[in-house]
Order: sequence, then C-alpha cells, then structure tokens
Amino acid sequence: MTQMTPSEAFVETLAAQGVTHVFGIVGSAYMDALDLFPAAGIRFISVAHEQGGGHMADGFSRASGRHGVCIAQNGPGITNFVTSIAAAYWAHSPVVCITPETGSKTQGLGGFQETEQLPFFEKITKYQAHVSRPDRLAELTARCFDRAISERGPTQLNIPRDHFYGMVDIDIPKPIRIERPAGGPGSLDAAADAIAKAKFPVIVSGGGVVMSDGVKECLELAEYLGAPVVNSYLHNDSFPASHPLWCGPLGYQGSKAAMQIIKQADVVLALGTRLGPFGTLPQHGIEYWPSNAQIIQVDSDHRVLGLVKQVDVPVCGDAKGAAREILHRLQTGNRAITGHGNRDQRMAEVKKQKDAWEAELNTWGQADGSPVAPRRLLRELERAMPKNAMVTTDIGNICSVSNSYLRFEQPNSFFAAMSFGNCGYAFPTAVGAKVARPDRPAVAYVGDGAWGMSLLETLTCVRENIPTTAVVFNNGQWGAEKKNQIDYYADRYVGTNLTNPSFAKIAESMGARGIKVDRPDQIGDALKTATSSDVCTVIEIMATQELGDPFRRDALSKPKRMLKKYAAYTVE
Ligand SMILES: Cc1ncc(C[n+]2csc(CCOP(=O)(O)OP(=O)(O)O)c2C)c(N)n1
Ligand SMILES: [Mg+2]
Repeated sequence: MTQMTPSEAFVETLAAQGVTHVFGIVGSAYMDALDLFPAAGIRFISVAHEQGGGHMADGFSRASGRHGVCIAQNGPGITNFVTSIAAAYWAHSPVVCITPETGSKTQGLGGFQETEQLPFFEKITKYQAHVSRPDRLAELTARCFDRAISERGPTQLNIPRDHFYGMVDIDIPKPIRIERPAGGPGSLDAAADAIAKAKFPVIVSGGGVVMSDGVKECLELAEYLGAPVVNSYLHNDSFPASHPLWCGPLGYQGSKAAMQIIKQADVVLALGTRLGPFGTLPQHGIEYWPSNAQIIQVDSDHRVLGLVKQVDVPVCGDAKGAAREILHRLQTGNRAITGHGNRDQRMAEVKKQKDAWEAELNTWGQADGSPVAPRRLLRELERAMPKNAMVTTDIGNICSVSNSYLRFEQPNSFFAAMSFGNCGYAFPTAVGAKVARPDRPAVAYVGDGAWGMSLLETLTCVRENIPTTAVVFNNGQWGAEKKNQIDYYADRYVGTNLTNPSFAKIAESMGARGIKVDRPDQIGDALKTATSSDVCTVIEIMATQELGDPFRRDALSKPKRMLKKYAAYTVE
C-alpha cells in the first residue's frame, strides 16, 4: 500500500486503465485531480458543451476500440451529459462518464449546483458507482473501466467533490480484461448443423463483428460457405464493400440488393447483432425478413438473443470466436455442406441483385443542377471519400439516405447515430474519432437543423487543433420531420422551415475553414481539400428540398379530428 491523496489515486487509476484523453469542461468540483492530468500523461480536451464532450468520448471509443472518458462540473455540467450517454448506450460504447457531485457534507440541503446525479443515468448505463469514501475512489474508478469494457456500454462514476481530498493508503487496482467465450459447444454444434444443411445461407454481419475485431473470421466463414453477407443496420463497416459476397446494409434507406438476398435465405446467421426492431423494418416496400428461415443468432449479451426476432439457435458468444468455431466445425466435422452444391447459382444471384441496385443508384435522383439534389451530392461525396476515412452520420433525411452511399473496406470506420437517433450526434462524434485516430480523415454528415445543435464544437476543433471535416446539407428545413407533414398532414408546415445564415461564414469567423458549394462538380474537390487539410473545415452544400422515404411510416397514421374547430385538420 502507498500513501497518497484521493486525487492522486484517481489519476493513477486512470493512467493504469490506459486513459490518454478526457473530454469535458473545466469545473471546481474536480480541479484538484484535473491539475494532475498533464503530469499523468492525460490530455484534457476542453469542449464547448458537455453533450459534445460525451459524444466525443463515444466517437473516440468507437474509432479506437478503447474507453472514451468524459468529465464535467457537478449539477448542470452533468445533466448536459445525459443525451450523449444515452446515445453511447445504444451504440454499445464503453464510455466512462465521470460525474463529480455536490459535497457529501451538504448533500440534500439544496446548495449550489446540486441535483441527484445517479437517477438520470440509471437506465442508460451498464453500471453506476457512487464513491462513498475517499479510500474507495481508486477501486470504484477501476470497476467503472472494467465493466464498461466487459459489458460494452457506458458506466457512471459519481464522486462527491470532497472525496478528492484527504489521505489514503491504497494499491492502484490492475485492469480486469476478460476473454470473451465463443459460445457453448452445444449451441455452436447446433449452429454448424443448421448452416451445413442450408441451401441459401446468408450472414448478417453486425456491430459485434466490428467490436470483436472479427471481420476476418466472418469473411473466412462466408467464403467457405459461399454465403452472401449483409450488414446490419448502420454497421456498413462490418464487411469489406469491395468483396463479391457483400450485399450492403439492411434497414432504413439500406440496400435493395441486401434485402432481396436475405429474403431468399433458408438459414440466417445473425452474427454479433441484436437484430434491433428499427433496423429490420420493411423498406423500399420490401418485406425482406425471411420469417420461414432458420435463424441462428450470436451475441455476447444473452438478453438480446431472441428478443426481437424468433430464433432457432441462440448462441451466447463473441462474434469473432463464434465465427471461427463454426467454421472449424464445418471444416473438420462429418457434415456435408449442402450450400457447396449451388454456390455458383448463389453468386450469380448476388451479382444480379447488386448490379440492379447499382444501376438504380446511378440514375435515381442524379440530376445536375444548383442547388444540388440529395442523392447526387451523396454520390459525389462517396466518389471522393478517402479510402481510409471515418464517417459519422446524423439523424435527418439526407443523412439517412446516405446509408446507400457509404461503403467501407475496414472496420471502425462508420459511426452513425444508431438507434438513439439524436440530432446533433455526428459532428462531435467525428471530433472524438479524429482525436483517437489523427492519421485518418474524420468526416461528419450533418443536416442544417442538426448543425444548429452541434456547430459550436467547431470552436473545440479550432481551440484544440482537431482537423475534423463537417459536411452540412443546407436544405433550409428540418427535412425528415417535414416529410411527415407532407405525407400525413396535408403539407401544413409547423416548425419545419429553417432560415439559415451562411454556415461557411460562421465557420470562418470561428477560425475554421468554410467552403460553400452549390454545384455537383464542386463537391469532390471540396471534400478532398477538407480531408487533406490540417484545419477544421465546414463544407456547406446547398441542397434541394427533395426528400426520401420517411423514418416512421410504421408509427404514423393519417390524422382524425373530432372537434368542430379542428374539422379541417382531418386527412382522409
Ligand atoms: C435531439 C433531437 N431532436 C429532434 C429530433 C427529431 N428529428 C428527427 S430528424 C429531424 C430533422 C433533421 O433535420 P436536418 O438536420 O436539417 O436534416 P434533413 O432532414 O433536413 O436532412 C428532427 C427534428 C431528433 N431526432 N433529435
Ligand atoms: Mg435540413
């Protein structure tokens, strides 16, 4: 045991857990520890808004596979984290949210910046630790880091501010990193049996494949079987897009080829995916989920097995290990592989569906003109995107349509707002990703409405020298929501039109580079300039108001009104 102050114990524990960056806004509540960050080898990245700091921790984690860490002042600094921690929860990001709290001696008296900080995060964290005594600060700090990684999600470390002071005798805990099992041998055998008998096996490659570093294992299994691979919703980086077996992403604005292929499956191997309800809804008018197929679902979290879709073979295991074990069983057991007999037909079908989808994408909404049509600008961006880029996407109509135009060769490249779906996610997440991987371009796709929520983090990029690229789609509307007013509310626009300033000029006045683009032929050059630059760049693309399919056709219906006053508001 060594004698030290709790602040020293805290920063020493962070360092022992491999922490190199912490995102947040300075506050007196933890200044005694913050003072030691530089000496402990930790860079404190000072952000513009704590929500941005939480998203940056998320982006840092998703790009690096390591913890993301954020910290703020008790009370309002902490409540500002709530949205970003909820987003990180649904992105399965191991973010440690450090929440210094009002002093234990005055808790409950209603002093300055006091609020109960644990309830806000109760349903959006995997674990919450409250530091009840200074001599437990190191222990509980370490536990938050261990559990964030092993349970794949955010954890909260709540520290009464007076517990940074005093003197303790402790040992700094060693990090606990568990080896994830591939799954039980019985369920892996059953999975191999079902796959061996499949005439048309299809693999859904999910986020778990990325998180377990299992793309290689997924690819080897797919190649051995000649099984087409579709990405689960918003995990477009879970299989190399140039591979002949790749069919593209399922879900909202996903690939018609992927949908037409999985529709034909008699056995589906859902690898590292919870098969979330939003990500498996019918799209493009295609009911693609093969309800008569046998479904094998592999996930390291037993709670999501069979939760949304009926499954025949649940495997509680790591995606990488399970793919390797299933392949091993197929290669070395006595099972005849039915799918080997018709591999060529399957490959021909994959090629046919992909060619048809590409042909459609090449003509759909590709008009020349100024302002630029959404599908055209997305195709131009896709063509100019550096191969090693990391791309984040926001929630909005154009961002969602981008799902069809974002293809990746390597994992840890695509960080969408996932199922929490908050506007304002993409840009700070790209900033965090850029901090984690300064060697790779980081590009955020953001609608103009969502840009209003997130543009302030341009300040962070300038102040902290983080050369992130934001591509802002200026269509003068909260387009995704306006689409509902068009489809369901007889074009009555309440709150969906936006009057905008020049976002390029705002960027310039913040000290970043601003590029305004209003013709298709300028887009590629602008993106290349931005992504090869060492300053934060905001590309403002003037876009038409054209809108793609709505998000929630499943949840809306034509309005009925009963009161005379509102009779004109009924839509037949
Ligand atoms: C924090 C938050 N507030 C509101 C919404 C509801 N919402 C979903 S999409 C959207 C419109 C997005 O508009 P914009 O960013 O301009 O992109 P566009 O749809 O025009 O491409 C809104 C308001 C949300 N998802 N998140
Ligand atoms: Mg918009």
